[in-house]
Amino acid sequence: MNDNDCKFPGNVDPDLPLTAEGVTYHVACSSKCLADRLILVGDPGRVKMVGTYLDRDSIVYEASHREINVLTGTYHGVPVTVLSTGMGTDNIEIVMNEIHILKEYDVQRGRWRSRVGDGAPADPLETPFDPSKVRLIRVGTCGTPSDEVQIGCLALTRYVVGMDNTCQYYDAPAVNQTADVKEVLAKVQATSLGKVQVYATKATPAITQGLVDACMDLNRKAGASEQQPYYVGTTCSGSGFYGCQGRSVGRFHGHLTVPLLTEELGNLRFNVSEGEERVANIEMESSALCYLSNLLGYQAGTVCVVAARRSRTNRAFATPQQVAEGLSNAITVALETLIKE
Ligand code: R1P
Ligand code: URA
Repeated sequence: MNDNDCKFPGNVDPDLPLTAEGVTYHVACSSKCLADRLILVGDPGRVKMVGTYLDRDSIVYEASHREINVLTGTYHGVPVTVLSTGMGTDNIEIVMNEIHILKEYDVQRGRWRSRVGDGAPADPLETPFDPSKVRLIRVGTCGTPSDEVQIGCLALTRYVVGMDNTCQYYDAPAVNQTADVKEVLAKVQATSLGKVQVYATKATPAITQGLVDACMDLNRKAGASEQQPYYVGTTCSGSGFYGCQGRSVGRFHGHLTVPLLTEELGNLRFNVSEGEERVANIEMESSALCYLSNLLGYQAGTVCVVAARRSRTNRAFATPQQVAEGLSNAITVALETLIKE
């Protein structure tokens, strides 16, 4: 399937656009083709690459619409879907809504599925849905404002800061009321980012820990010269790559509202339950991924390869080979975390 525009309208509700077969408007997929465990990548071309890590001949579904490529197969026998979001939290908002529809809207019955804990479902034949079964791990690339983080390192997300405004349209999830998330938000708001509306939240702790464990496992099996560095910290998501991440290019120089964004984020120290936490990386999707997943009760987290080192010392951009090597390890640790019981 290459273009599902022609199949619409199937459902008469303009706020829930689905074909008669239950295919969503942007994610070209129906419920039966979408696994509970998902890898999300920004780059559409990365979907096929992740597919090569799945079990041989296990791919049962593949489709493409706009920048969203989707592929479903198995990893060590466990169903996994790989899906590209394109760049930015606005795309994540679309993909998260459509994953939610595909997971929890019952097309046959024409209503939302009941959830575990909601009480007995209206239809005794219906199995209530457990939202915590949905696991989403983003595998991406990023920059770092930190002088502790090197090119090629894997940045593992614990807390998240949204420098975008996507989630300002949604109520805050419960985790945002914790002292830890409030501490992260207050410290960021005290920088020049106070001029733009920022928000904060947290990745699912089990996913963050799973990624750490998987990195340690990978390194135990690797030789001394092949150790994969990793760093756990806060991820800041921008709504763009240049000015929104403090890059002032050409004639834009002198016209940024947060020109010292990298320095200010690099200097932050958060006092959270886990200890002193720093900003690990800057990218463009994790804020909305974690915030919306927290609202839905889904589990989410991110592993990103550091492609740009933007601290004052040793400033550098990764070579394609460094990115490819980091991505290979990031894909492995994400898949291992995804299938863990
Ligand atoms: C910018 O170059 C893109 O790369 C990063 C950013 O988040 C943004 O999407 O992630 P991906 O490599 O997953 O696209
Ligand atoms: N992706 C980003 O969003 N920022 C960087 O600096 C590098 C990759």
